[in-house]
Amino acid sequence: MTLAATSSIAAGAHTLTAKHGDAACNQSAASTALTITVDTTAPVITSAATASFTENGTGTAYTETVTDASTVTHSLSGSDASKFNINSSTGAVTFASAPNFESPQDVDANNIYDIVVTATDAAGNVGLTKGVAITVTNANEDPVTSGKPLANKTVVVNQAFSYNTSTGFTDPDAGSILTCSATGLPAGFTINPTRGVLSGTAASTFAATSITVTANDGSLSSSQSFTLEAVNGLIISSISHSTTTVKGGTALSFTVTMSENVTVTTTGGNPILTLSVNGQSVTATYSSGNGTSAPTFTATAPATGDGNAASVSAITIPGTSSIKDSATSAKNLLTTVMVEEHHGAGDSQYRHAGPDA
Ligand SMILES: [Ca+2]
Ligand SMILES: [Ca+2]
Ligand SMILES: [Ca+2]
Ligand SMILES: [Ca+2]
Repeated sequence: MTLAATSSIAAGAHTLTAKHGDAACNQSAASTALTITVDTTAPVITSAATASFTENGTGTAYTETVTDASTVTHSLSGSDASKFNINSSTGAVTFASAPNFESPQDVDANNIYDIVVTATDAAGNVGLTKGVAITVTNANEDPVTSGKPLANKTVVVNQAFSYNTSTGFTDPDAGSILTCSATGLPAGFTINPTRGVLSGTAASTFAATSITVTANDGSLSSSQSFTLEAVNGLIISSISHSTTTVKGGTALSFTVTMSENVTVTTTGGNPILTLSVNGQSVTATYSSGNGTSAPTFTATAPATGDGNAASVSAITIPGTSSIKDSATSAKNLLTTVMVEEHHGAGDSQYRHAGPDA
């Protein structure tokens, strides 16, 4: 027996039996009863049209609930549906990957993810769809140090040092104010809690010391460490030139006497002394003396203004070049210089102002 789609049977449960008759109208006994249920009622969604979910989570963000007499299958569509999965049996909606409040991935990037849920019952009745807005809310997160390492530093005895350690931290949460603190600080050094500037002056040398800086956003904190060591400065004790009377066009050779042997690297170009020769500026280029304490620099005296007075006003060390002492072999300590004493023509004393920043 076939029940056609147009068979007019009311919704609900029906019990059917059949008898078979022959040509003489003899009827068999009634068959075993067949119970069928006609279902014309679509599922009705009872869950809310909104939900909120805290960033970084991976649990259930929303559960579609329905009323229906049969088992239903849940499904998902809508503009932000690709960011979610739905459990077709339970209706649980989860983010495909944990949402980040600071980096919304919904189509209009406002942290409100718009999806449409629906349900289909066992008889194939499809319920009305329901738009659901899932709002991702902010969570406070740790200050971030990734990709922002604090560099190891060298200070020179008796020279002021300052290092902004706040560059090692960012907080992903808008409006966060970080407070910095440090442990392991050598004597003479402090850190400014609001700006993160670590500063001080070493009274004597000390070996590389680990300093841990902590940035706190008011409830969460992150830390990272770097080392600080203090070394004696490389001192230029005197500068002498080859002749006390210079004439225009004369070749000059200056010998720079250092406090210890130095390694001179010229990969970025020769270090240069800027000299004042009888009031005129002259540049003298590094010539020789690598590995000694008395490197030499050469120059040509200006065409006019003969005289016998020469002094150094600056030492320039190009980019990847360096003049290094043995104690600080990894550092370029002569990036800047300052005059410490001046003894007269061709005889000046300098002390470098500090290591590379
Ligand atoms: Ca975040
Ligand atoms: Ca949105
Ligand atoms: Ca956050
Ligand atoms: Ca934070």
